[in-house]
Formats: sequence, structure tokens, C-alpha cells
Amino acid sequence: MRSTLEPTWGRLLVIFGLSSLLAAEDKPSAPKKPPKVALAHPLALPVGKATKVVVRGWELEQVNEVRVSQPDVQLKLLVKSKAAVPNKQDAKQVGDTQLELELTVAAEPVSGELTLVLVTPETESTSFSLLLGASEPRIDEVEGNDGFRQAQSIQVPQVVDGALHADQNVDVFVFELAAPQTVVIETIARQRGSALDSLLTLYDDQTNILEISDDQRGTTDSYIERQLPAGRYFLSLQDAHDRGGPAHPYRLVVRGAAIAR
Ligand SMILES: [Ca+2]
Ligand SMILES: [Ca+2]
Repeated sequence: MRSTLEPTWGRLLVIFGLSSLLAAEDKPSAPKKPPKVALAHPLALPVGKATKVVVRGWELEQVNEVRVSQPDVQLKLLVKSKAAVPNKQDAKQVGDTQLELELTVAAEPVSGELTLVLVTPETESTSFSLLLGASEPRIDEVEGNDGFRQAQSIQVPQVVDGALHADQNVDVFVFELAAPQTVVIETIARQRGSALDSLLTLYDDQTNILEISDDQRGTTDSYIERQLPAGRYFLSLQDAHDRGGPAHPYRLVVRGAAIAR
């Protein structure tokens, strides 16, 4: 009897195996991971000017639509690609794919945030935001500002949107105060996804260090508040680990207030 039963069990197992395979084919495939954003570079959009924005993150290749939070924005999806992870940096922090967008915000003058959602045929990212305009006069950083002699002149108040574009890059700025002021200087970087761990140093006219700020208020961003006599001052911004690259954008904000007498 054994000799006739064994082949029968064998056939049943084969048929069961086939039917479970067929059933597996009928099941929907596992849901795709939603796209996830690490950071956008630059962190902020000027108003009234077409701006290329590179969004870095994960699972961005499938994105075929971008939704924005306000109607008066022109948007073009330019390129989706793998993104090289900069030397010695962590793909878990800076992402491994990227999207290039061109965004034009028509309304003016505004400040605040523009919220975006990246959409794929199957799913979508959580929302993320770009800073929009500025409440102080805004300028872009001009490269070449990597030493005291090449310092970029700024006003007080001023907002500067820039980046540490390479390892060991230092950005240097210079400003003048015509009267004594309380000056507040801060960086906005890690709090908006930038890989930059900012280190901010304030110097007097002779490049003597007056104050250094590394981390503040639960972030790796920097903050200096100081009463200063009239005069000329330098400000340097660098990464605390000497890193730089496509994941290191920042916004630098300098504000002043007259000192009450
Ligand atoms: Ca720079
Ligand atoms: Ca820091």
C-alpha cells in the first residue's frame, strides 16, 4: 500500500504548491514606500523669481506630481535622479535620490512658508516646507567669501541665503554699525533639514574673536545676541565638523535694535 500512497501525496503536494503560487500572483504586491524628504536646497524661495530647488531624500524616483499649498506658484518638475552621497556623509541623513524643481512664486511681498507634497502613482510624501521671502531685506550669499579679505558686505538687518558648498568651506561676512546696537545673529539650517552643523563666530574690526556659538535651543544651529559699539565687525559661518556639499544650505539672519539709554 505504501508504494501507491506515496506518489499520490507527492502529486497533492505539487498541486498545492502550484495553487499557492498562483494565489500569491493574484495578491496585490506590497505597497511602495512613500517618498520621504531629507532637505530642500535652498531652504528658502525668493518671491517673484524662478528658482531651482533640489529636493534630496529617499524613494523620490517615482514622484510624478508635486502639490503646493497656494495657487499663485508656477512649478516645473525638471529631473529625478540618484543622488551621490557626499564624501564621509550618511545616506540616512542626506538621502540617496533627488528631484530638481523650478518654482516661481508670483505674489509679493510675502514672508512665511510654502508647503509641498510629493506624489507618486501609488502614494505620497508627508508635507514639507520651504521658507518664503523674508521679513528682513534678503540677499543670496556670493561665493568667494571664504576669508576676511573676501568678506561679503551685509547690512543690518539682513537675511542671507547660502550654503557651505564643500568640505572646509568658511563663509565670511562684514557689517558696519553706525551707532551702538544690540545685534542678534542666528543660523537656520539643521532645524530645516540641512546637514550643516553651524558654527558662528563674531569678530571685531581687528579679527579678534568676540563670541562663538555652536549649538543652541535644542538644535545644532547657532545664536549670538550681543551689545556692540559702533564699528565694523566680521562674522564667519562654518560647519563644526568641516563638512560641506549639496546637503549644507543655510539661512543667516542678522537683526539689530537700538540700545535704550
Ligand atoms: Ca558658501
Ligand atoms: Ca552647531
